[in-house]
Parts: sequence; structure tokens; C-alpha cells
Amino acid sequence: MFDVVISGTGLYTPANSISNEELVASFNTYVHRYNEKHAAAIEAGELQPLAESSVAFIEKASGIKSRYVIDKDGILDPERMVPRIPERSNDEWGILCEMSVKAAQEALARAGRTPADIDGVIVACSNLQRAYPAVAIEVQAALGIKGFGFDMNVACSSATFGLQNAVNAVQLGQARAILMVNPEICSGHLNFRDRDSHFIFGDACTAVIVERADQATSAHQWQVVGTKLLTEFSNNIRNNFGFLNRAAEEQMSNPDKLFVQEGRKVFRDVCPMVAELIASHLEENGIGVQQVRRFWLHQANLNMNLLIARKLLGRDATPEEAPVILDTYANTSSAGSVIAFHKHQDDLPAGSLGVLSSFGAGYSIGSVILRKR
Ligand code: CO8
Repeated sequence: MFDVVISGTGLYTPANSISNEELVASFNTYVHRYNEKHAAAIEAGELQPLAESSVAFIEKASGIKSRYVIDKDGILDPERMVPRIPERSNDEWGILCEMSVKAAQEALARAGRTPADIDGVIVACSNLQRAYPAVAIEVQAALGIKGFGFDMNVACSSATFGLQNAVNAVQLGQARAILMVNPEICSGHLNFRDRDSHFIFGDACTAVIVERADQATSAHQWQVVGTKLLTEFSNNIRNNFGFLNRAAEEQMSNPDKLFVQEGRKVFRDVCPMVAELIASHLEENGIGVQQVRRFWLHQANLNMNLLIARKLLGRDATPEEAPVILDTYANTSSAGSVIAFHKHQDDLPAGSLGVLSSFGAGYSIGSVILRKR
């Protein structure tokens, strides 16, 4: 068994950002037009009027102030409210591949590695573009990486589950190094006409290089102390989009073919599960919670992260202990905790301990304990 390090991380951030003000203005225009169009039915009590969204609510309930997206115009057009991402020919690199390559190039550079040093690619994300061939194999081809590639989806927890797979492969000597990427175009599967969730997600891509500790030369090394995963079935976050939709075509465009959730239930169920998983993982590794310098938590909701940190520490975490990126990125599904890690790691001295943790649909939870080398 080889010791394993994370030797580099990378991030691709789309050029366009949408503020809460812009998103709510578009949503409220849609609401006014809908209510005007159906005024007679609403007046007759046959239809409920739609309610406006609110910037103040969004910020208070989630901590989100803006989000990056691949296409801004399509989302903000009240007649469309769906990003416009033109289909590409099979001879062009796909958009998930393109994002992955950009994030991977930064991760490779930080790790001091080239594609020739990598033996496998894992694309781990919630929002895969197609059934096959695997996006990971396309990324392999685009970067010129030999070996193997595969895709996996564990919703928001895809990155920690992907990391465990990468760590296992390197530990066992099946690969010298693995590139794990998380290309998320969450806006493609978000219902921008749903007041309860239209503000939640954004787009981004992260990349992580995992390699043998004895071969790593990077200036940014984090030893993987341990990984721990947990899943427990729940319907509270669900998306019924899939290969069998066309076999029940009458329901193909129902709202359940996009992201839907019972946000309150998720909040209540998941926070204690995350705190328990991280606490037990640290205990199994003989590490006291107070020894942990930083928690790079999944970036879904600020209040969730505050509560999880409070449950773990018995007090409020400082922004240095539990950094926040969801204010400008919103929830980028699997990319969120890795964005926090990527942006908030260089200030810590050698020997520092940190926990990278994800949580989301499934339910699925992951914890990765890291020690700076
Ligand atoms: N504007 C104004 N008012 C609103 C709005 C709005 N936009 N939305 C809801 N309200 C109202 C409600 O109608 C309600 O009114 P009333 O009290 O009269 O009934 C009131 O505000 C309170 O509503 P909620 O109880 O729903 O509000 P919460 O305080 O619970 O906040 C949240 C809602 C922000 C959704 C919160 O519950 C939350 O963040 N929960 C956790 C969610 C979470 O982490 N989910 C994980 C999802 S990620 C995942 O794993 C899936 C990945 C797949 C990616 C797919 C990409 C698309």
C-alpha cells in the first residue's frame, strides 16, 4: 500500500455571473406575465396566482448572493428561463470536457505534472451530459492521458466519492496518479420557474490530482489521512430525468424531470448526519475535532454549514475555519467543497489538518481528512 497525496487542484469559473437582483427581476417578470395571462382563472378561483421571489429571502435563507453560469441570457429571459447551450458536433470536444480540461490544466500545473504522469481520469459529477461514451474518456483524449477513464454520479457528494476511488487506485498501485474532475452545469437541470429553488445552483468545474506520496514533487501537497463515505436512501432530493422517460412520454416534461427537493427536510436530516460522520471519522483516526484547522464543507447553504460546524466544535466556526464560497458561486454540487479547498489552502502551514466534506442527494455524505506536508 502506497501513501497518497493530493498534489494539485484546479478551478474553472464561467465568465458570466447572475446577481440575486437580476435573477429575481426575471422571475418576477415571469410571475406578473403568468398572473396577467391567467387573470380570469385566478379571479374565478380555478388557479392559484404565482408568488414573487425576493432577494432578501434568498440571502437570508441560503447565504447566496450570486452565481456563475455558462449562459446568462437564456436563464434571464422571462420567456425562456433555461440556459441556451448549443449542441456541438461529435467532432468537437463537448462542453463538460472543455470545462474539465481548463480545470485540469491548472491542477496539473500546481502538481508539477504533465498528462504523461497520469494513469486514469475520473469524472465525478451530478449533471452528466450524455449516456456514453464516458466524458472521462473524452477528457483523457483531449489531454492525451493514457490508461483508463470512467464517469460516476453521487450527486453533490460525487467529488468525495471520486476521491476515495482515486485514492484506492493509487494506494493499491493500480495507477501512479489519477485526475479527478467535477464539471457541473447545474443550470441545465434547474427549474428557473420554481420559486423555492430557482436561486440555489450555479455552474463551475474543479479538478484534483491524486498521486503517490513518494513520487510527488508539488509545493502543494496534502496527505490523505483517510476517507469515509455514507449513503442512506431518501426521496427528499430527487431528479427523475433518465433513459426511460421516452417510454412514458406523457410525463416527459413534468417538473420532476428537473431538480426537486424538500429543502427543510434535507436541512433537518442531513446536518446531524454530516456532523456525526465527520466526528466519527476523526475519532477513528485519533484526531480531536479541535486539532482541525479547516473544514472545507459542501457549499449548499450557509446556515447548514454554520450548524454543522457548531455541532462539531460546540461553538461558531470562524470564516477561516469554515470558508464560504457559496456567496458568489451558489451551490455548484460536487464542485463546491473542492472550490473552498482550492481557494483556501495555501495560507496553512505544514502539518495542518483539514476535513473536506460533501453532502447531498442520496442522501450521500463524504469525509476526507487531509494533512498538509
Ligand atoms: N422568495 C421569497 N419567499 C420564498 C422563496 C423565494 N424565492 N422561496 C420560498 N419562499 C417562502 C416559502 O414559500 C415559505 O413561505 P411560508 O412560510 O409562508 O410557507 C418561506 O419562504 C420559507 O420557505 P422554506 O421553509 O422552504 O425556506 P427555508 O428557510 O427552509 O430555506 C432552502 C429554503 C434555502 C432551500 C433551505 O431549506 C435549504 O438550503 N435546504 C437544504 C438544501 C440542500 O442542501 N439541498 C441539497 C441539494 S444539492 C444535491 O445534492 C443535488 C445535486 C444535484 C444538482 C442538480 C442541479 C440542478
